[in-house]
Amino acid sequence: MAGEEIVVIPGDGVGNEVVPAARSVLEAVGEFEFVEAEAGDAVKERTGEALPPETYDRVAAADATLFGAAGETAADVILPLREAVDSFVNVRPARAYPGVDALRPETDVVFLRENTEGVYAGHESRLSGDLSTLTRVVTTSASERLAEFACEFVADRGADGFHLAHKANVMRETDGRFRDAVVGVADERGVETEEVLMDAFATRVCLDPAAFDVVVCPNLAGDVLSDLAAGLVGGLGLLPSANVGPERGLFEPVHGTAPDIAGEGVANPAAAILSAAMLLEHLGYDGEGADVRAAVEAVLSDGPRTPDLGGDAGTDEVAEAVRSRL
Ligand code: GGG
Repeated sequence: MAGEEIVVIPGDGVGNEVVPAARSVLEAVGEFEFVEAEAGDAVKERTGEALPPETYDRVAAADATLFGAAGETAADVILPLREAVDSFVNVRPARAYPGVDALRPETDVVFLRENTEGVYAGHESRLSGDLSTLTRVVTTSASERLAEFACEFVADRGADGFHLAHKANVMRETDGRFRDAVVGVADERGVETEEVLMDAFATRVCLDPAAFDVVVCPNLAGDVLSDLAAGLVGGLGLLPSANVGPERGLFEPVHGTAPDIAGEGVANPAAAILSAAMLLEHLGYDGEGADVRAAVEAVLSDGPRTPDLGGDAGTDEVAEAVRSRL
């Protein structure tokens, strides 16, 4: 380990519980330089800014960032943080783990979510007391950048191709552009694509998740459909994510602040620890990343569990069990 700088931003709610748990696992496998930074509702209340400029600058310069969750200020925090690392894709694996009670135990789907535009581009207007509008942004360049990543991703995974979820039959211009760009790149690279309308995908993945492996999605669709898949594998406490940029990355559990359980010390740290495993792999520590993932899998299989998985263990107890299996 070469002492890479990892920015740690717990944020709000259960971020303050699961991020320290994930950091403790990173500390157990390597020598990193950790820098704590603030973002979210609490810092906004204190300083007036949800994302202090020093946090943004730190993230933009660090080797990697581990982020928890932001509450009401999510739009002011998550989107600029993704921009700080120039992240064009959000990788969200949804896997059922042995020993975890899952609605669909055969699920093993990775969502590759476009991470810069779509309805998330932030162009909203209040035009009158009765009318608000939103401009959806889709560019060929961002769609092609995502497609290039998807082609490499499936090659690394040993897959022949990927599914592409869209709604180009209705949003002909925007999703049509997205579809044409992604399919164009995949065709050039000799990678197979199968298109699926995103609403039909929602049904099909519930009925037959084994039919899907890698799914490329527009921004909001990727957010929603990956949460749906979380429901198939045992809940949001199990889904990590990586916001990948050309050089840097921002790693965060898919779940948010979970205000219903925040402060009780019972949040499932698995998603944050699995995000830390993705961070390790991003930094080139594939062996350590695999070790962390294997330790989480072992604990999910026969170790202590948090209440979302039917157990009565706390966050720290689960993290300690993961560390003890490294
Ligand atoms: N862990 C990040 C977080 O706060 N997730 C909840 C959320 O609202 N996410 C929106 C998004 O991923 O775009």
